[in-house]
Amino acid sequence: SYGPELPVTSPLALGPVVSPPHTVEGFVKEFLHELNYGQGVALSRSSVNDQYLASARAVRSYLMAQWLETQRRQRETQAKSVAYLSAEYLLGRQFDNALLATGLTDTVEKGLAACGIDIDVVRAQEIEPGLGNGGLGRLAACFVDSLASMNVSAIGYGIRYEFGIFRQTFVDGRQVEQPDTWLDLGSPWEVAHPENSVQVGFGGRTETYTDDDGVERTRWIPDSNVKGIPHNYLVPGYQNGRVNTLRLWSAVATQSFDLAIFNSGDYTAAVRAQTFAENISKVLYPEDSTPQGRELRLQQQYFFVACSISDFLNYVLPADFDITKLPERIIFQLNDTHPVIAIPELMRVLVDDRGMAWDEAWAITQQCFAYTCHTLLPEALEVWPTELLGKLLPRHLEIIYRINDEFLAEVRKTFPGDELKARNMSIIAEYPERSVRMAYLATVAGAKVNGVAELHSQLLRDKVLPDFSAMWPEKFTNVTNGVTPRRFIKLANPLLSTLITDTIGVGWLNDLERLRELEPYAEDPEFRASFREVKAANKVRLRALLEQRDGLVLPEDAMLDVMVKRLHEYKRQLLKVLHIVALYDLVVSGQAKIEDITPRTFVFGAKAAPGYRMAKEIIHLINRVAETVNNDPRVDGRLAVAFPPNYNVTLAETLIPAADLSEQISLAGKEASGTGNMKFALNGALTIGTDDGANVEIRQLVGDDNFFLFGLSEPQVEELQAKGYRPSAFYESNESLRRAIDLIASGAFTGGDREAVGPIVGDLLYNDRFMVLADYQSYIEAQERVDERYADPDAWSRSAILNVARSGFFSSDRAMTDYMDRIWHVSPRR
Ligand code: CR6
Repeated sequence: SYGPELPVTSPLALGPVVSPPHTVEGFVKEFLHELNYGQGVALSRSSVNDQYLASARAVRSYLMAQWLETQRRQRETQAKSVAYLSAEYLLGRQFDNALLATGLTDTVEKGLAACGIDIDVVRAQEIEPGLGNGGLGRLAACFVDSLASMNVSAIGYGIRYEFGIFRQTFVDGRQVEQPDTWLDLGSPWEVAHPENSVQVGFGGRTETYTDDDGVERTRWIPDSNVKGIPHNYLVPGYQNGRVNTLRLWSAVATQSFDLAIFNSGDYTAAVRAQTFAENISKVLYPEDSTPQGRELRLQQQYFFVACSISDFLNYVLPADFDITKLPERIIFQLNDTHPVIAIPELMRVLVDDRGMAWDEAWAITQQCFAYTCHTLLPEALEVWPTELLGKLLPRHLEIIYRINDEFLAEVRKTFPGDELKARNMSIIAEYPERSVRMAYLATVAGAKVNGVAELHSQLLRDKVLPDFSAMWPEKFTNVTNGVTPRRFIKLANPLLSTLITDTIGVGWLNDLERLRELEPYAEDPEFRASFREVKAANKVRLRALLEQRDGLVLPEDAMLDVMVKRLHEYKRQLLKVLHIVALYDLVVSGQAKIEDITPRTFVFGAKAAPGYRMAKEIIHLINRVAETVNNDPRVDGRLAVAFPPNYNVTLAETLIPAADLSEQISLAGKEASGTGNMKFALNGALTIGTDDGANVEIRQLVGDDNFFLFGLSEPQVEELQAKGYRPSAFYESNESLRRAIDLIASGAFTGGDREAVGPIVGDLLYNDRFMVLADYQSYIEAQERVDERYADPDAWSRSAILNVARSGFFSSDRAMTDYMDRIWHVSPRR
């Protein structure tokens, strides 16, 4: 009962808030109520969107009842919670996930059918909230799913961007971005709470004063402020009754956004300034791993962490909470450096607002944060010029300086006489301009620092933060990423899920290591046949989707060779292109008979950051190669290339279960982890990949025989780099490579236009930072091994089944367990 929570005078206190009955009639009643009184439309006159919104809200009511109960219990127990701070959550569609979590799928399907509505039509109406760029944002979404499913008290904090990741279209093969207007038709999954808004300051100055006890203190006097409005998203656990909160902030102007303008009485200027405030949560920056140091981005970062800390301290914690006990009640996990400004913010709140002594506040702060690094690329490590930071957040800069001073004193004690060490480790960099190294700040303040795969964590210690790991070896740890099996197996691959349950029984979806029980069935011809039927059916489903979505017609009965991920040079989509071009060349030059080529359909999905020139050139090249290959009668449809635009979570859910081959071909030492690689393995695709990121662990688990390894290892990359890498040497000495590059350079794919491919060819031959040419031969040989295995359907299915059976480790539930044990020291509720 929720009655006792309300004042006794409230009429609602008389009866409990109850979930609508979990029956077809119960749902229909709720649905029609939402349709009639929420949407204000009769069933007979309702649009698909009305029906979608009403059914989503009806389903939400079921979740809401559980959410209220989860909240009540948390208030009662005051259990230690995890606050996940992330600038991105790439949630994907919510409807099916909510149905799965509540166990309402059949009920709702029947209820809608009773109203003459096809649930698939309703499903298709949902626009996914694309509030993230790629892996990092999707990881955050998997983590909140797992926390709820494992019954952990947790809250996710982030930004409710009005425009999420752009919608990608192709015009003449080139990427053109459209705004992602995901909120246009209404967003049924969120509940706004303007009454719990938080005010956040910007700019201005600091001053010192003496308080009533005669203590010298500092206060920040901002010159503008913004209001953050929380929007709650419900994060249901998988059929366990828990519903956690994801709280996303949107920015609106306060009545007096710019205090100076407002006070000067310039009304129109003040109103104009409002737009400025509202810009803060307007748009997600579309850079994946290569952030641009823009002022608005720093405003976004500070905005959401300041709102979140205030929310936690003032609304989530009870009013009489003893703030010195904060570490017993919360751990803030920093998802990359984007939320790291939360560290000086908590210090400011404790010291300036709550009057705590610096040392005590610092001791608390150090226990309340932990930092996850998600990259190895130096250009991805965020730094903020002190000039910009000091202008926007003057008090925070002072706090950072003091943290740094005390830290450097400790460095000098640890490494006496080593001034170079102090300079290298300083949170403040002096060159090329004075700036704050956010990863260093996070490492100094955080209780723990983790990488996202074994290899990545090792390189983080050895290459990115070596001095820090020498100083504090115990601070560093690894948690290999994971993905949620609810979305990426059960929802995405219902046929495989049924086959698994029919074979090993229920219970594996929240105990994914149980997939091991499938191992013996790899030897069972009947099981292999069923497994192949599932794959074949998933390909049929994909073909239908791509035809309807993009007008793409895929050949039947070909190996489906898939590379989907953000477009980045280090991920080496170009290596894949060279492979395709080399095969094409074999056929058109008559070196191979088309019948001797394994029929393959290559599928790409990739968005490029809008300002990333080379990435956009590569997209153009892929589209041109696709056009040429697909229309050349000589290849007879045996080779085909498909590049559906706007790859997103929704498309991934159909694409991944259909794939035979998963392309994970980054240069060793560059991909921190990868998470797509895990989703493919769990859905029975074999990986062709380098020894990079989580590929290393996938290969160790599934076995060398069931993974196609190629390419330089990370130490070999270093070695080649050190002795001087000359890509043209590889070009000159490898005929197949030379022919492929020459074919591209000749304009064969660009209607004779050589200039269109000039930048790519030039870069490959004379720069090739990511050693595409060095790994070419090894890649081609690995692809030949792929063909050989594929020619033997039983051998292939055996390997594919073993991939599924041995990938249970990559559940995000396991990742959460590792975070709980190694970093958070919290445990699931019983
Ligand atoms: N781009 C890594 O590059 C990793 C995810 C999640 C990335 C990728 O290898 O799997 O994070 N890094 O840990 C960043 O976003 C900085 C990514 O998604």
